[in-house]
Formats: sequence, structure tokens, C-alpha cells
Amino acid sequence: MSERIQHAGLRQRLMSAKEAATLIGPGMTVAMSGFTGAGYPKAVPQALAERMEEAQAVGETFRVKVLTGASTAPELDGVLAQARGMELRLPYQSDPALRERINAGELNYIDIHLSHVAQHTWFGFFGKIDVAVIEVVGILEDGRLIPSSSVGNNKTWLEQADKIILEVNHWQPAALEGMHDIYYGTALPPSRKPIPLIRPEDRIGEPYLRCPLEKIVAIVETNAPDRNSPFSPPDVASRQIAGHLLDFFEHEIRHGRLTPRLLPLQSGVGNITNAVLAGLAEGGYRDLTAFTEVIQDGMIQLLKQGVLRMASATSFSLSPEGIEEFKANLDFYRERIVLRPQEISNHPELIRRLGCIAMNGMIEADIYGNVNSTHIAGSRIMNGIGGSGDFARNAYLSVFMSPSTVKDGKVSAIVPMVSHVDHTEHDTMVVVTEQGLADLRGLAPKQRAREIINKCAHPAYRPLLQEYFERACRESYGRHTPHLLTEALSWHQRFIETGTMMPPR
Ligand code: 0RQ
Repeated sequence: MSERIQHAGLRQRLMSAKEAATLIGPGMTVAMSGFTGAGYPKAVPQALAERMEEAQAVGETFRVKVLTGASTAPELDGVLAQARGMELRLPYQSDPALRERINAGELNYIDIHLSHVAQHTWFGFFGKIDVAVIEVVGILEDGRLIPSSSVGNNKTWLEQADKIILEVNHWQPAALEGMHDIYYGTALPPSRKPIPLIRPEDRIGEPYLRCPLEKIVAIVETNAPDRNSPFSPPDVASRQIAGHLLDFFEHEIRHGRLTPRLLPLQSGVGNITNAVLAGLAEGGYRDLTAFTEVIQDGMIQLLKQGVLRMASATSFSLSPEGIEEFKANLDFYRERIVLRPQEISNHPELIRRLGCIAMNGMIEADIYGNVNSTHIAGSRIMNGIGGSGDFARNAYLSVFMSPSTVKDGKVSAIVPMVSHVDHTEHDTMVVVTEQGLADLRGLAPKQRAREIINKCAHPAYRPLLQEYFERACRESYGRHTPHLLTEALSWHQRFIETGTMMPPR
């Protein structure tokens, strides 16, 4: 019997994933653990997908509504998408099979700020949660749960679900115990109180998840790794973007607007942000902190080197090498990492109080600084807004980054007007491409346009943007934020029709 399940009564509820999956029926709302490929259930979703396929083979419809923390992995989003088993999914996702189904219009996808999910659930906007499927590291004698490699929305799912299925994953190191900080002080308006977190390292809660034991209907044991995608070293454009941003930090330090300790860092996942993190090490920074969502390889390296003093997040997203390093030195990292519920890691009150530096990727920005993080050509979802909106709106400094062109130069990331808006010009402070960095703080719209076009656009598209902007300045209906409405989205239309934003010569 598993030493990870110390509560004797709960051991009676051990069963196979296949049996547990029979507790989930068509039409149910199922809330699952998981955030950026960490801490998601590994066995029950696969058994559920098999049931769905069996049902569909005999002409029955078997679909469920799936709520998570953020993106998961092929064993959850992938299999359920392939089984055409989701009628609703929220929030952030990044699975190719699921993306395809969403863009085919086969299911509803609700893309909301990660900090909002818990509150929307409490207010009942997603209806009743029938079942929660939550991965944990272990169960204590008194029934409290040792959280896994992500916390996400698990506190809310355990509180709100009618029934609970736990997956106890033996692959997750037992030594994760003590790394988490679960805050039980949140309330709904008008009863909210200030959250007593003043520094990124503050512990304001408990290391365990509380769990109403009578709701646990099944416990499944697993031994399966997190998704752990391999880590590719930064490419040239990413290193150039990182270089511009690091020069900018130096400039801000010289002007007394930042100190050499910077401010708590938030960074999205991916090549560019990893390059920025690597650059911080080369730039001689020490004793920094991170108040972010995801701890990826770059942050583990910085912690090891002492560049980062500590990191607060809600989840890991590590490569196989990153996981090895983390597991080999867990005592070291437990002192320096705090994992919190996503409503706390992404809380606007805390991001504003701490004055975070938010660094996120984008799909495109327009000449005025509106940013599209989610949709290709205005209609095709990529991943979702994730936490980028929570941080961009509330950070001390909000930075958006992308190569100036993608798809071998056929698409410009700087466009006359974005085809979808996630972050408005009011939230975007800095735009960076490999061409340069536009500091938009203190600038009016036309000044912003010149800064973005001249500093960030690719030379192949810069004259086209200059020409558009100058004509708009002469002919626009209003001259405050000049636009030519019949042309503003013509670059995207040309891309849809011809495969490139570049006009024929
Ligand atoms: O497509 O995979 O087919 O090559 O988009 O782009 O350049 O690999 O960059 O991985 O940093 O992703 C905005 C999607 C950028 C990401 C986005 C295509 C491009 C490629 C990926 P391929 P890259 P990244 C913390 C914060 C929102 C959530 C967020 C994201 C693919 O950063 O999801 O910030 N952000 N969360 O070719 C057509 C364009 C394009 C384009 C990129 N203009 N037109 N295709 N692509 N720009 C994490 C969480 O919140 C959990």
C-alpha cells in the first residue's frame, strides 16, 4: 500500500484510472489540475478519452466541459481533443490538437485572465463543478494534500467540486512538500481584505491543500512524468531582443528609475524570455527576485547562480535537464521557490504593489502600441491571453517582445492596426524586436507611432508603415490617432489571400 497515502480510510478509495473515469459522465463539468505542462492528471483523462471513443463508436455523444489552471499536455488536452470529447475548455491552452478543434469551431473556448478563473467560478459563471481531478504528491494522515508541481486553481476546484478524484503521482518528488503556500484569505466583494504579501518571498498561507474528505470518490496512483518539453538554446533574434532589453535596464538604472536589484521579474515562457534571463546572468546582476507564473529552465539557472535570490510562481515548466537539476538539488530550491494559487501569483493588487517588470511575447503590435497576444489574422486562436493581461495592466514596467517578422519575412509583427486586441495602448510601455526597443512611456499617439515604426519595424516593412502613417496623418477622419479604416487591416487580408503581408512589387 502506498506510503504516500497516510490516511487509512482514504486508502480504501484506491482504484484504477479506468474505474475512476466511470465516475465522470457526459455533459459534466470537470475541473482538472495542471498549469503549463506541470501537475496535471496523467491517467484519468486518458481513461476518460477511451470511454468517449467507445461511446462515440456506438453513436453516442460523450463530451464534457473542461476547466484547468492553464495549458496541460497531450495526456489531457491532446487525448480529449482527439476524442472530440470537449464541449467547453478554459482558460489558457497550447495543445496543437486542441487548437485545431477550437479553430474548426467544434467547441467553445473561453479565454480569460488567469487571475479571474477562481472568482468567476465562485460567482457561478461556469455553472456547477461536478468533478475535480487533481494530481497531488501525497495525502497526509489528516487528509490534507501535498500539492504537486503546479498549484493553479486547485484550491478552488477542491472547494467547489461535488466530487473529487485524486491522482497520487509517485514520479513527483516527495521533497516538494513544504514548497507551496496556499492562501485561504481570499473572499468575494464586498468582503475582501488586503492580501498581506509585501515581498515576493512572503509566506502568507499553508503548505497543504485542505480537502473535504467526504467528497473524495476515488484515488488513483500514477508514476508518470510532467510534459517536460526539451529546451532549445536561444536563436539570434531572441539574443538580439534580450540585448536591447538589457541595455534598456542599464539605461533605467543610470537614470535612477531602477536599482541594480531591478524589480520582481515576471517572464512568459519561450525562447525570447529564456534569452533575457540568460542575459541577466551575463550582465552581472545579483540578488534579484521573480514574482511570476511559471518557473522555466532559465530561472532555475539564475537561482543556482545566485542571480535570483528567490522566485514566486504557481507552476514549473522545465525541460528534462531542468527537472534533473531541480530534483538533484531540491533542498536548495525549496528554500528559494514558493508555489502559490494562480489567483495569488497573478493578483493585480500584488503585481501593482510589488511593481513587477512584466516581459511577455506577442503575436503583433500596431503602430500605436495595441498588442495582440492570441489571434492570427484576428480569428485563429494561438494559445490564449494566459497571465499576460494580469501582469501587463498592473506591472511597473510592461514589455512586449517578438521578432519583427515571422514566417520567413512574410508576416510583419508591427502592423498598422492589430487584428485582435488583448492589451491596449494604455497598458503597453515598451515594445522590443530584434531591430530595437520603443519606450512608449510619456508619449502621445503620433509620437508612439514614430517610435515603434522607427525602432521596431523590419526594414522591409518600415517604409510601408511610414507611408501608411503619413497618409493617415493627412487624410484621417481625426488627427489624434490617425488611421485609414479601409486600409488598416489590409495587411492581414493580403496575408490571408496571398500568404504574405508584403504587397506585390
Ligand atoms: O508558429 O509554431 O507554427 O512556428 O506563432 O511564435 O515566435 O515561437 O514565439 O513561443 O514566444 O509565442 C504570443 C504565441 C508567442 C506566446 C505567443 C507564430 C509563430 C509560431 C509561436 P509556429 P514564436 P512564442 C506567461 C504569459 C500569450 C500568453 C502569455 C503566447 C508561433 O507568447 O501565447 O503571454 N502569449 N502568457 O510563427 C502569424 C504572426 C505571428 C505568428 C507569431 N504575427 N502571424 N503567426 N506567430 N507571430 C505564460 C502563461 O500565461 C501561462
